[in-house]
Amino acid sequence: MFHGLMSQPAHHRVELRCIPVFLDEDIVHQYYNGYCNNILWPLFHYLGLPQEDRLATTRSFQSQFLAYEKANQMFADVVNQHYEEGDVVWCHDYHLMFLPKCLKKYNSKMKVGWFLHTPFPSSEIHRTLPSRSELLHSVLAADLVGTDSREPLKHYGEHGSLPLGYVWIGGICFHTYDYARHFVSACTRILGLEGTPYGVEYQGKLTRVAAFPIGIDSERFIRALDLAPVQEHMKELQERFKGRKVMLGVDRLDMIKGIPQKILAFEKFLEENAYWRDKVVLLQIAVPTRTDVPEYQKLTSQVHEIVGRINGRFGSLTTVPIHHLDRSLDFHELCALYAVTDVALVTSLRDGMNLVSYEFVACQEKKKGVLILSEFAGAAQSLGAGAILVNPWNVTDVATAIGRALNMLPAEREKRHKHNFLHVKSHTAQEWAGTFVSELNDTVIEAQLRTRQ
Ligand code: ADQ
Repeated sequence: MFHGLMSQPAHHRVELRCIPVFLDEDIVHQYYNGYCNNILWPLFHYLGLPQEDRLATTRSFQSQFLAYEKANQMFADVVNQHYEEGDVVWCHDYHLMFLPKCLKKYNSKMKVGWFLHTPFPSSEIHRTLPSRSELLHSVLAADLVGTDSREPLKHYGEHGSLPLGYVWIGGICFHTYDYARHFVSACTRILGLEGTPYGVEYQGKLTRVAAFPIGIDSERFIRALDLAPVQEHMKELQERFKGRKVMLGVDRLDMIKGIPQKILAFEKFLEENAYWRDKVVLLQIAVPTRTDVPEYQKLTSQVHEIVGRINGRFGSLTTVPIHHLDRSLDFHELCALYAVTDVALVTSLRDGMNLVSYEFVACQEKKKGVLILSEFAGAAQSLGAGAILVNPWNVTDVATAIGRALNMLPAEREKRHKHNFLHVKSHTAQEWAGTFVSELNDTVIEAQLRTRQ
């Protein structure tokens, strides 16, 4: 968010039409590193707090939450300064759950939507948060309102249809129906509000809560495969790994991505399948993130240790079974890697959606490689029919899936790929953003909830 933005020279920010919000170091520490990434991020991914941090976090919780409110208020101030009548404001993610309420305080007519990129956990998890109610109340201030008109049912494709008498728009949106359901259930159980299959009745209005799954710019990936630098990278990779099947993992180095679990499953596969030991290679590309957080530093050393042990165990003087890179790749390198891969391995312990799985599918029109996908990634709901779904906590399950994927016959690969490719091509990021914003634009502010029959 602000990290990326502030590293841009000022004239780039103008070109990108970005306006920075400057936060001082203490706020960044308490709000971004603390409340957002040490509390909300693990909680929303069902991971709990790091054991040794539990007590310290409990002690500092109040000050971190105050910093969270303060930072959100600073974002609201900047939005408000630049707001013009008719604008719609789309707030993104767990860093800005307090923003809808702050904005509505400034201007109740402002059209505000909120989208969560992570999972929203079961209400049993959410209710352990000391600030559970404040966050829900704030998000509920986002618009998505029922009208009192008796218009015919309006259909929004797979995003669902409305009960008679409602037109809804904008609102609170998640990647999957499960996350939306968890949110509604948190509102009913924690705030005692009335939940409906369509949203939550809040202060005389229906705040719409819906599943609005994201996509990627699939054409950008498909077109890139014909570019000369991508073709060159592909040739190099094919030459380098000739005679071996290529398995690929691309993740931010984060505990939610299940990287150690993935590597241990690969080890189990090699252990039980001596035939494959010199015929398959796992390329794991892990971009370091949040490198100043001790938990992430520990994860990095843990992954290095496991990779070293497995390479020592199954490698030879000339080859190793795992190539692990601690860095990000440029777009051309990434596309080439996706295109030469035989099996992609996505083993997130939880993931809002997981776009790596989409990007892999987009680059596989020729090869028709297999996707092994965690059932705990949001993408399992859209790509589940074409992928092999696994429980990432079960290394035996994942090891079996690796064998199945490597041995899969071309006809089955083609059928599975086709299913997923059609989905990735037709559910794009452009359509996602365009529909959300245009629905938010149509929001009927101040409409009152009509008594339903
Ligand atoms: P992320 O947790 O960042 O996003 P993901 O959806 O997989 O997860 O997106 C990662 C992006 O980073 C992809 O575009 C990928 O290509 C890129 N990337 C990852 N590793 C890389 C590497 N080594 N080199 C280059 N690029 C790399 C959050 C949520 C997800 C949700 C998205 C979008 O956690 O669940 O899908 O937002 O809503």
